[in-house]
Amino acid sequence: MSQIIEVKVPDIGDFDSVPVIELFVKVGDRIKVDDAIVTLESDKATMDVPSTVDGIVKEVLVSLGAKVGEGALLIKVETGGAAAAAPSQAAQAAAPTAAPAPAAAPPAAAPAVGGGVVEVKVPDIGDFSDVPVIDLFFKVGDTIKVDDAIATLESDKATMDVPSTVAGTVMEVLVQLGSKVSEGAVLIKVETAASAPASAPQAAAPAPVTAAAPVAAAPVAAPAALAPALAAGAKVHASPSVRAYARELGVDLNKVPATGPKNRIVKEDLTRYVKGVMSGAVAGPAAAAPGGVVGGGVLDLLPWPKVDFAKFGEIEVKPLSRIKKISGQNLSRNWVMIPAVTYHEDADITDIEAFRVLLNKENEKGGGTKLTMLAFLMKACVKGLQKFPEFNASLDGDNLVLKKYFNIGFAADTPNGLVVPVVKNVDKKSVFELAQESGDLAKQARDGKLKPADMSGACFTISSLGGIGGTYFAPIVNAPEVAILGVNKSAMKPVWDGKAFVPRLILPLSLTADHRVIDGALATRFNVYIAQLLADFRRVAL
Ligand code: CAO
Repeated sequence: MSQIIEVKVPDIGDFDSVPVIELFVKVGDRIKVDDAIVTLESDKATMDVPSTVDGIVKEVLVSLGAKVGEGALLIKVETGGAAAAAPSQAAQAAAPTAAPAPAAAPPAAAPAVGGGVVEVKVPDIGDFSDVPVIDLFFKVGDTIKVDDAIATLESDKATMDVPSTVAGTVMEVLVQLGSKVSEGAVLIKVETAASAPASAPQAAAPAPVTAAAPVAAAPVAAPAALAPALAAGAKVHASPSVRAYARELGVDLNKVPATGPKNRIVKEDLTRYVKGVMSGAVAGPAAAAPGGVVGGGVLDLLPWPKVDFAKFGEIEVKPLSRIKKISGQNLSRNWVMIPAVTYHEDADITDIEAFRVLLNKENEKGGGTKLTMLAFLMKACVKGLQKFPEFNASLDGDNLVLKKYFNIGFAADTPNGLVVPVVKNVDKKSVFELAQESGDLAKQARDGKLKPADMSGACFTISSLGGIGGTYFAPIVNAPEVAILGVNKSAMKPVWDGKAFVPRLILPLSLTADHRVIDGALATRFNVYIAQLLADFRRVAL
């Protein structure tokens, strides 16, 4: 049976006349729990008001520019009955009013008067505590203006930008992506304009804000095939939901012309930009930054098939973990943007496996580190990266950045999804040290204890499914890296030695490489070399 439910403005703190600066729904739209209905902007904060119900929008009771306060009716939604075909009906909520979004109390910072270092803190965000930072827009040395978004916080009920109340130079950033914060947590320290050093850029007038270069930021987690997330949209004006949408599409908001009030990028600007890129009218991000960005938009322009699964049988709806959501976006981008080819090779690891088993037996007595195949693979890969420097590189516009350090990421399967811890300076470590360190990192990954620094800085990734099985697979390149080595389970195979078939332990290798940097001949040379090293590990010492 269908029911009409009103969705109202939740408790937004002391503010009672806040303008609607974006409106995301129209009559007839299907809406899901947590979809943003409007963006409200007070002079202290910008927030999206999410829906708490699934259904079809029957009436929209606000318009752009309307001023609303707590309890104002935003939309009427038909739930159940005719609206039952809504995709996430299983998640329907019965609550008649919107759940409280974080209140938009002023950040607890002193105004920028007379100069000095000012702490900008998380304002009153209602009942929520330990809310993750999902976007961070400034780094030390940046010039910040009043109202510039410092960070985006996302609770399970709402997403909000915390703006700066001061102008000046950022002296310290006290949070990072993934940090969990509550009211009063210091986000940044700002040297206000009056006392900023002469060499520091001076704070500009509050608005309008002009687009600035994107800032690279470490991802919350860098699951396999993930790029370190660019803080796309850094310093542009856009609501949390538009930022989220841009992240989903992989669009750098700095490239999107804004038409909204106060130079704000609205959802239509984003759609127009993506359509422009798709039609060729606008230079796509791929052309601008081959190593980086995206056209995941290709996928989003086609409607995703909507199926009422419940019509066919019992279902259960389970939200994706945060890691899965982030890795999904990155995987989509990398899959769509990188012209990748996978090359297979077989490595004869009979001798190295015998050596590993022998060393482990000797070691067992002393209780030493257990040597793993992964540690040998890391060592062999570094040798490969040294011989073929194009593999130890990243694209940056028309340049190839060749790295002189050798950090290797490895995909680790955890209960919450895939993450990629990074072992640093693999060239300087012994196989024992690599086994120990990768083992420790894998444990931390499974315990959810990896820090962003543990997952950044990789040059190349190994994805080992060897402990599980499989023969070959096609891993997705972990941008901005240019290649990834997939490994499956070794198996005894008959190999012709010129006179007879002999049993040898064969390890299947699957190397995926970015064709913009690595041609097939080079990829195959790399694979053959890795196989040679594994077949006779003495070559690593050469
Ligand atoms: N062939 C045959 N056996 C192998 C092997 C291989 N290539 N690699 C490992 N093994 C065996 C080991 O010998 C060991 O057996 P024993 O316990 O009898 O000694 C067992 O598998 C476990 O090996 P290990 O301790 O070296 O650990 P691991 O192979 O599981 O590797 C890690 C660790 C973190 C890479 C792994 O746990 C993991 O998470 N892998 C999944 C990665 C993944 O999901 N990749 C896909 C990404 S794309 O979707």
